[in-house]
Amino acid sequence: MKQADINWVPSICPFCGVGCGFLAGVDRGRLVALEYLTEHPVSEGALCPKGNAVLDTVHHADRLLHPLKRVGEGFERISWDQALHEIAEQILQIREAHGPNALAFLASAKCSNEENYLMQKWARVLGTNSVDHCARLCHASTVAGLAKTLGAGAMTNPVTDTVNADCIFVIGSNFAECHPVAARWVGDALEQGAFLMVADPRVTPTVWHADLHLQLRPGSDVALINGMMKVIVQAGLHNKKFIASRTSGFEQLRELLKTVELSEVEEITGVPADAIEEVARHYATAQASVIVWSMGITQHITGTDNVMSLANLALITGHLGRPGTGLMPLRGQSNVQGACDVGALSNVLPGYVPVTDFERRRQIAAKWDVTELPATPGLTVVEMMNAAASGGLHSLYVMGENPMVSDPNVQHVRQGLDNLDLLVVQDIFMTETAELADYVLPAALWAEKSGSYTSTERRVQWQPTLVAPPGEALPDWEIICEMGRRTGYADQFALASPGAILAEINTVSPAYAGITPERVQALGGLIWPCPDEDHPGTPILHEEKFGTEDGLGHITSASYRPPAETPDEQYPLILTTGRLVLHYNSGSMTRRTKALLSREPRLFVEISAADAAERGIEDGDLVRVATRRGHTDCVARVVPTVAAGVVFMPFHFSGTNILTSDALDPTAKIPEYKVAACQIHKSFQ
Ligand SMILES: Nc1nc2c(c(=O)[nH]1)N[C@H]1C(S)=C(S)[C@@H](COP(=O)(O)OP(=O)(O)OC[C@H]3O[C@@H](n4cnc5c(=O)[nH]c(N)nc54)[C@H](O)[C@@H]3O)O[C@H]1N2
Ligand SMILES: Nc1nc2c(c(=O)[nH]1)N[C@H]1C(S)=C(S)[C@@H](COP(=O)(O)OP(=O)(O)OC[C@H]3O[C@@H](n4cnc5c(=O)[nH]c(N)nc54)[C@H](O)[C@@H]3O)O[C@H]1N2
Ligand code: SF4
Ligand SMILES: [Mo]
Repeated sequence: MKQADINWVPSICPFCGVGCGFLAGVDRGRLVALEYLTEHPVSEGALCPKGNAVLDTVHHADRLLHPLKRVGEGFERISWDQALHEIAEQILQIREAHGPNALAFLASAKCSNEENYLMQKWARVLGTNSVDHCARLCHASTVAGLAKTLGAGAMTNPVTDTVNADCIFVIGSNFAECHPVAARWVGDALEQGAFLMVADPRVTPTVWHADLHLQLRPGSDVALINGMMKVIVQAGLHNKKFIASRTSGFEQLRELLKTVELSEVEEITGVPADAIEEVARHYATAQASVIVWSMGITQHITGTDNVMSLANLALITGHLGRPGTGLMPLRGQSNVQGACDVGALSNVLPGYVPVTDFERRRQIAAKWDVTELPATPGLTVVEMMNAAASGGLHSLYVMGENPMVSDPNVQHVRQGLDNLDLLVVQDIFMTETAELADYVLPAALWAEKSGSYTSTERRVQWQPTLVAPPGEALPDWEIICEMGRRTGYADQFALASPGAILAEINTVSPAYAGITPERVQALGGLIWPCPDEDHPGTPILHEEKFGTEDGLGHITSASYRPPAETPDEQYPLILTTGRLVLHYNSGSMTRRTKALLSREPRLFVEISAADAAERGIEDGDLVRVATRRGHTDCVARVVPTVAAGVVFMPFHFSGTNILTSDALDPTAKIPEYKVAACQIHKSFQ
């Protein structure tokens, strides 16, 4: 029931990349209620359990209220002036002593476009490209694989367009739990008779709705996709007209497919050959087929190969550039798409301009009024931790990330963070990472500041300020502007509001040129590319040509390679990790939300009945999970949803990432969270 004295303001959900809208109810300076916003183009009034729980974190008693400085094992409260002054001094001293590449910065997919833009600008004017964020742990392989094949590393069609598909091929995505409101559109397609096929090593809630489930072995996706393409080409089901007019590279793919045998694919993937044949035929022959993927595809040392293989599948069948078709990498965080767009990646400037591109780098340097910008790619997230551990990195400034829970091989991360001369953490809560910092800075969260956020479908939406931040907390953009000014860049950071920062983004990033502070505030915002102020935005990409230089889709063949770790006698099981509907990433927000924590209170591992019986483990037992990097104790859940030989753990609690592997995809530098060899036995503590 709407109450008369509450002010209802259209807002966007701060959790995942679906970008749902709701009405936030503000009463006397407090956020007190939510109301469904039925006019929102994507969510149409729906919200998932996390969206429904957004209020809990806003006025939470654990919020950071004041700047803190480490003293021995604890912290003391200091003034903003002292904090900013000391951090700026130390950053300049470290740069002076060791050069700009001794500094690194983590931006945040929880922060706005404006804040991420400022963070990467600050790193770069200071002289380093070592600015990165969780996209590196998430869809870096999607960005790399799609840039190479289609010339644009983003989702090709809007979320709502899945309703137009006749065949939906989901691979390595559990959208029923992770993008629940996007799943509604798939539900609508199913009601209209669409065919749903899901390739996932587990029987997830997404699988419950599927017509076909391929329970493949973790890390075998390239083999599966090549097997599907073999079936398609052998049966002549490929789209010869589309291949001839819109693609290059088909002949090389055809040669590769000659070496692919379906019986071998069956052996590698564990999926019966006739099931592979069935999915291939459905995908190729439907009028409009769409491919949906997420972390099951990207978080592998073959992540880029996985993505390129999916692009190949779409290119040889012509399922691109039309309603109901396309490639749908569901992005994770509320603003991970935007943080990438504005250049918070160590290899690209705003607008995906490679840092190695002399001419375009020079143009951006001129806009920023600096004589030069660094020309070599900086360190990525995992590389930063490695460099810190080996002494090559001296300072890390973290805005809104929690690497002590979310990065792989956390014991190694800990060594790196302990080894730094300066660790600054700017967050809304005292996270596991902030506990280790030299300075902790209190940030305002989404409702306490304004700014734009770009959802998974490239939709840029505006969040207005609803309430004041608690204590002395400040918006991230204000903190970074002040840091920029105090480190010697007064003119570059003379930006007085998020609107002024967005206006600067309009001039630097052509895809955002028409997404002005005035236009973006309309309900539903605008979808990039939006090259000028009269442009309506571009929901579907690649309708006539691809974003590559020659306009063609580049079929780029990849052969199957096994994961970095395969089971052996000592570590005979494959551990894969992922998400639960009730928790969010490192859990810093959802573990503080009673409604969510009470229903999913602790870490567990899912194990098959066969593997459990072999080890004398019963449902509910305390077990120890061990990998080459360490061990963790948790509760066993004996479930029918994982196959023998595979176990699953969520990563929302400390402990999981002690186990995971930091082996990297050579192109995208994403770690292989989805495969680690492990052993499990009963714990006798
Ligand atoms: N509830 C909730 N929602 C979220 C998040 C959250 O933490 N909680 N996080 C957000 C973020 S940042 C992201 S990136 C997205 C992620 O969204 P998803 O990618 O959907 O989530 P995951 O659980 O990491 O992985 C998806 C599926 O991949 C499967 N998988 C594992 N290994 C393989 C493999 O080798 N091949 C294939 N084909 N599949 C495999 C897993 O069994 C799992 O079901 O969710 C976003 N939304
Ligand atoms: N084992 C395993 N590990 C994984 C994954 C996996 O599948 N398996 N997935 C990976 C993926 S896809 C991702 S995206 C990463 C996520 O890794 P992280 O980004 O480290 O995880 P989050 O918990 O989302 O951290 C966001 C932080 O920002 C803070 N925050 C929220 N709002 C604001 C704000 O407005 N300002 C500031 N300054 N801070 C804010 C939150 O309190 C939180 O500490 O985890 C990765 N880790
Ligand atoms: S689907 Fe994502 S954006 Fe929508 S309410 Fe849930 S967490 Fe928020
Ligand atoms: Mo993510």
